Order: sequence, then structure tokens, then C-alpha cells
Amino acid sequence: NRIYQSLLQHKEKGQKSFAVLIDPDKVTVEKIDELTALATEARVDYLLVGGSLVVTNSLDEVVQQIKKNCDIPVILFPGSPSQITPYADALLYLSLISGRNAELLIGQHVISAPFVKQSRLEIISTGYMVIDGGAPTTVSYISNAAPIPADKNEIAMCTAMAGEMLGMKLIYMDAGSGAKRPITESMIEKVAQIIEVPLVIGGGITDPEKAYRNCKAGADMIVIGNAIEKDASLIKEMSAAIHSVPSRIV
Ligand code: 1GP
Repeated sequence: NRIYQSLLQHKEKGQKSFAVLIDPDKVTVEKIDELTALATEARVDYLLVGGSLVVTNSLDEVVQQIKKNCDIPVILFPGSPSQITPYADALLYLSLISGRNAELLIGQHVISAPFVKQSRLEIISTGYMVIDGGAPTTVSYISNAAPIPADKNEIAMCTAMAGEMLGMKLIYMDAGSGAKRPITESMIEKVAQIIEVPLVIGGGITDPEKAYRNCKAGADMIVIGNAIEKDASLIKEMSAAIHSVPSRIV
């Protein structure tokens, strides 16, 4: 479990990670070449691949093209069991703990378990929490589960705590791709204080200043997709902001 160990080491040192989310539906070979070049130059820590609604059947090719171009670890972020490819390095094994849709809590995992195990991917058990992003997002609609209200820090805290005690190795709070309102620093701070496992934050983050503040509030990893799809040159500024958060002296 090389990737999870690197996450833990970063967390211990207080070093923040930056992950660029690539939606396989929205990239061409040329776009992948551009993104991987920019990501390598900007020292992006991880590339996440996936989305709530992936309709392409070229996931294998997308991941192979990324791997051909760069050494940045590729972590799958699947919206469904069909979004799994053995060419990636790791898999966020997501259970939607903010919702009460049994299929996304455990049902789909049971169906895909033999296939996932056979893939030999590094499996990172992840408590996935969707937070209300101000308007319905693809994830809130597709998951058929109510997101946690944006101002209910206590619900987020208790959900994250429960996920951690159930043995989940990562908590990922997501306002949803393209969220109007990203997760508040106050919620990030409260959740970060109450759990020990790494905390991933994403959804609607469009400016480096917000990414920086999220890290200061306690996020260990920031995921950005939409804003980079619109303007790939943002990778550089985002990476600089996230990596400029002072790390703990150990
Ligand atoms: C979505 O957290 C990710 O699942 C990233 O969101 O596309 O809004 O950056 P954005």
C-alpha cells in the first residue's frame, strides 16, 4: 500500500497534497498530453480519474496514456464499478456514508468485489461524504441520496467519525463537481480536528486562495477538476498555493 503510506507520511509532516481530477469523458489524447506535462512541471501529487457519470468506454486507454506520459500516481475515483481499470495504481474504494442508499454503501461493492480484488489495484477504503454545494450536482442527483447540509458541521463530524471507526482509511468530503458553493472552512476544520485519517476536500474550488485556506483549515488533499478543465494553466498556481502551506516541524 505504497500510495496510502505516502498519504500518511505527508499528513504526519503536515504536507498538503494536490490531486487533479480527470474526467475520462472530457479528455482527448492531446488534452491528456497537455495535462500530464503541466502536472509534472507543477509537481502535482496525484491524478484522480473518474466521475459520477462516465459514459466513455475508453477508460483503459485514458489511464494508459497518462501512465505513458508521467510518473504521477493514478488513483481511480469511480462513480460506478464499471469505472475500474487495472492500469491505474490505486482505487478509492468509496462508500457513500453521507447517504442512505444501500447500493452505494455496500451493494455495488458486493457485486464488484471479485473483479476489484483480481485487479491487484491498491485499495484505499474511503468514507465518501457529499456535502450540499448550493445547487444539485451530478453526484447528488445520481446518488439518489441527500447530501449533508452545508451548515450542519455536527452531522459532518459524526459521519466522518463513524467512517473512521468503521475502519475507513480516508475521508473524502465533496461538494460535487462544479459546486456553486465549495465546502466551508468551518466544516473542514471541525472534521479535521475529530479524525486522524487523511481528509480529502473537493468540489467547486476554483481559486488558489480558497485551496490554500482549505489546507490551513485541515484538508490534507485538495482535488480540483472543473476549474482545470476550463483553464489547464491553473494547475501551476493551484499547486504553488497548496504546496506553500507551511508544514509542521517534526
Ligand atoms: C468532484 O471533488 C471533485 O468530485 C472536484 O470537483 O470538479 O468542482 O473541482 P470540481
